[in-house]
Amino acid sequence: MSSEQHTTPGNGVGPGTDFDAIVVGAGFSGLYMLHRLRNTLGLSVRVFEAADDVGGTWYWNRYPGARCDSESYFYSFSDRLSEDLLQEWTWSERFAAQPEILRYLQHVADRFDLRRDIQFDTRVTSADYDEATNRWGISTDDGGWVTATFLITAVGCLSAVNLPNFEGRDSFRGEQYHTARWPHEGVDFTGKRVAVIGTGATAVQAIPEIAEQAAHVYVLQRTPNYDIAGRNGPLSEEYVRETKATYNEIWQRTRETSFGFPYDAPERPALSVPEEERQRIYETAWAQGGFRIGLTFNDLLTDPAANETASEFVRDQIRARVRDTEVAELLAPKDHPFFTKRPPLENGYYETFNRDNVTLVDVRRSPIEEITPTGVRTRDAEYEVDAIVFATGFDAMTGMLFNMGIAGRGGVALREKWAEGPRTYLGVATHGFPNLFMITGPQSPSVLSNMPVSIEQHVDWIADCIKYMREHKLDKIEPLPEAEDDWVDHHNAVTQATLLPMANSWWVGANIPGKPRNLYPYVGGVGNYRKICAEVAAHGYDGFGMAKYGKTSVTGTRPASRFPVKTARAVIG
Ligand code: NA7
Repeated sequence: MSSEQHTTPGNGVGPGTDFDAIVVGAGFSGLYMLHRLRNTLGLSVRVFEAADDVGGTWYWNRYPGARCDSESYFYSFSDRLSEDLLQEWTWSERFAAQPEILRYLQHVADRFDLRRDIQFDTRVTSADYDEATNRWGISTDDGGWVTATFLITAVGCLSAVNLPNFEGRDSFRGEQYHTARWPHEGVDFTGKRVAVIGTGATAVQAIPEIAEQAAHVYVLQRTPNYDIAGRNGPLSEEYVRETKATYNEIWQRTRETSFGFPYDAPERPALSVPEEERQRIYETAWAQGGFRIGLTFNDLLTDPAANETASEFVRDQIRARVRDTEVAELLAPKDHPFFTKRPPLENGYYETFNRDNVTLVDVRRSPIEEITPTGVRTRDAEYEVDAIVFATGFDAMTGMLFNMGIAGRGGVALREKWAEGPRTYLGVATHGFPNLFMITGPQSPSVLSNMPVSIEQHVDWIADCIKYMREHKLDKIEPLPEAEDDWVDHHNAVTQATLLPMANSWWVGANIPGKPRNLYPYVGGVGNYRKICAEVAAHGYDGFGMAKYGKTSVTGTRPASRFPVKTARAVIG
């Protein structure tokens, strides 16, 4: 690897240019990865980004009401990137809206001079590993082809759009939008009849805004969710001052807790306290807003009886806010336990159903049969509309990796290797695909955490690993198959100790017909996971095989049980 030779500033690299690393994606992950590899380690790096600007998730998701469900003050880069930036940047709201997060990422790109190594408007169409040269060959949709030692995916977990193939979809004569492909100029729904398909976190943010404008909104709900009160609002100067004064402590806590939030871990089981006290604890957490209610007791994700107390508490909140009792019951979930699907944060969602211009349609009871030229037809009725909003989510965690056409040793496609579900070591690499690193890949905490915390941990770990390889004159790394087997077994055991497999969520791939049912993210906890990764690194990256420059065969040792099967308690403790 020689960084001097390859650094090619500006867009438009020549065909066949060789880089130390190709990074795919310029959201939170790609930006920080580029910074670490180029600015800290001096590697030659090219980032390919399909959009015409940085931002990733926050570039694409511009639907009305789009905002983050993690609190602004710890949904950002930490002191790992820049203490100055932490002190200088001031968020305006408790949960930042999409334009503000996008502005933040644009600022990061400019401040750290990242844009000159990002090639925008360029989608990776294939990535093939060549054993003879130990290089990845990467093709792009502009006809480009480059090679690199390392291929690093920074494509996010929710970037491959899920647009269900409803019969007649193309025949619709009105407007149709997927929330994650929203027109940059916005959409004016004034005076229009709108059907929104889906009631996940996206729809819960968008529906109240659309209902303010539209003549009528039909909300087509297949599965109700346990929506949690967000309690968004402006931040006081005092809060901002205190947060900035204690930032180091806050970040440290995010790295140690189960979900990457700086909240105290619960220590008691739900049924260990009398009912009255339990209600009071739920009410306090509910009043605080955000995900705190999920962190009230330590067995909500493992004990169905404990979970039911929280589930019923949320159902009661819904019943108290929705005037029509039938509609309220329809909105109150009964088919899965609380937090086994990602609970959306809501700011006025339930009150939306008290409006005269909003109708809840149960498409579980009466499924959507087709889209007609003038609307949506379910088994029992037809809804004539001027616009359809698909808030139908994503082929999460693997969709984007497969779409990129990644093929490892011997031309084996990643899609083929993972036909029965992902197999990884630590969720960051997979056997048969040397020098491929996946930031927040499947079987890592990723979407079960406050994303920037997990992103930084992965990026730092990958950058440190590459630094180690350079120092030891190694240029090939790949998980040993037995280490991968151990990690998959551990991942599955931790999963089975929780209630998460009980729900048909995108976390288990249930939203995509034919997708293998597995828990895609790792539920062993951000803090535990970080320790495991750090120990692996401290032991010379055990579980990985590595090869010296010019050698093809890798050697390595199997880690001595760094990740035993956790007890259920350890999962969320
Ligand atoms: P989600 O959470 O996957 O929600 C998608 C919604 O669309 C959900 O209510 C689905 O119902 C519904 N859906 C999907 N396909 C269909 C069909 N064929 N018919 C009817 N309804 C359908 O995506 P979001 O964009 O809201 O959120 C994704 C994540 O982004 C979120 O969890 C946060 O982490 C941020 P279902 O529940 O599958 O019955």
